[in-house]
Amino acid sequence: MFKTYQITFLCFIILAFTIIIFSFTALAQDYTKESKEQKDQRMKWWREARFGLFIHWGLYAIPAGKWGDKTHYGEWIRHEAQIPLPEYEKLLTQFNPVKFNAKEWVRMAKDAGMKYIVITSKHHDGFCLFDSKVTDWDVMSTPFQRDILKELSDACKEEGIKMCFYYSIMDWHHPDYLPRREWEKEQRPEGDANYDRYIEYMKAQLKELVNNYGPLGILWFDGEWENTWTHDKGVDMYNYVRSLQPDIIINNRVDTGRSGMAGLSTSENVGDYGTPEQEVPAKGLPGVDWETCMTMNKHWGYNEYDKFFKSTKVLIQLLVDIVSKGGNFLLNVGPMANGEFPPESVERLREIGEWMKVNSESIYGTMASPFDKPSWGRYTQKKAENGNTILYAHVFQYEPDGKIKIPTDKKPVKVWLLKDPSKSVKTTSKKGNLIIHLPKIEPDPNDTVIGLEFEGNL
Ligand code: FHN
Repeated sequence: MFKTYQITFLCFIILAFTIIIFSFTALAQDYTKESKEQKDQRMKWWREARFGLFIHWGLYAIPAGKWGDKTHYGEWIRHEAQIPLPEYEKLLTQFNPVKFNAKEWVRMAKDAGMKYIVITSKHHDGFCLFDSKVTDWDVMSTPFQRDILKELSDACKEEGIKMCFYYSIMDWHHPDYLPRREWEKEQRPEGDANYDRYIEYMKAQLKELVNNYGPLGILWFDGEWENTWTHDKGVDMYNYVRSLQPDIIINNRVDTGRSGMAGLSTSENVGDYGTPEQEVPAKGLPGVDWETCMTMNKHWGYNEYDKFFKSTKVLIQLLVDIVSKGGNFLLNVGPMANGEFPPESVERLREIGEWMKVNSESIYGTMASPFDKPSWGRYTQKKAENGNTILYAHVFQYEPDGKIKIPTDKKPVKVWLLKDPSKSVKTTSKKGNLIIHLPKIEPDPNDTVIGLEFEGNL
């Protein structure tokens, strides 16, 4: 007959064995070999979301674009102004964003209709906005001494917004990162720099980011273009991060296949979606997941001199254009050193939110348009629960009593004006096209949306 202690010991051995097997299985698994169904399940929330907030924030917000007699810098200031590391490190003692309020930031994103937030946990300068146990080059070494990513991830959880982290492979601070910047090779010689040791540092930080602030929506890699980073390293990193959180989404910049600013990868590269930057593909890319990231003005990081902000109308029509082609829009804000969003960004987020309050059904969960873009605006479409197709006509140029032509001979079972469903919308058919007679209303200056429900597919 077994004694109690023998049974306890046996259970402990079985448990330990199970954990070891699971750990090796998770680490050894090749997540790039998942089925279409598995990937569709993982991407579901992201394809529904369509709209997210990008945040570029760090020590570079302190100089706010100015160094010496030049004022055109952003988050690349250490490299572009060739600031020696000891000089740049002095910014650490000045980082004290006393007006930072994570709940406010998340509320502004949520009220703008954004469903996820991607923030620079570590940009190219290597500075970490979180309490990392593997470096002192982080927010805990500043007068602020608060874990910004912890406060932000807590606020996101509270508001039902997906917390996502940007992480730069390129690191101008870590002694093991190679290559050094050309201009600082003398003052910062390579010494015993060891890139493999740097990869272990990255993996330790990524484990902190996934385990201490997760579950995360997206790991948004960047800085992958230098020749020390390779496709094989990208595949290994993709599997490593997925082993930490199997349902996480990882962009294509974990690998080396990004075609420049166009952002799309060739098929043999890993990464769950393409990342066009500051541009929108000319046409929809059926069956391809992609997300355009874009600044509101001309800089990712805060530049107090850059007042070239896109108008709300341009930003809304960019969102619609991107979504009409089946993409997501990741719109950037570069917060100021005091922890506040620039007033111009606050105003645009608020105005976008006013439009989204009326029209968000024409954005969330939609797919690429079935038709080429019309001269008067854009189309988005989605599947209704009853299997019907809902087409949204986004009318940028709206002439009351004007007529817009939709290239289908199908008759809609329902037509409505999103901003005022009580208004009737007349339609007629002509030579195999559906004609919408635009109702006499005060059009939305940004985009007036008309919904049309059709049986079956378009
Ligand atoms: O070099 C970065 C840049 O600073 C910024 O973070 C953008 C955002 O996508 N990504 C890189 C340039 O492609």
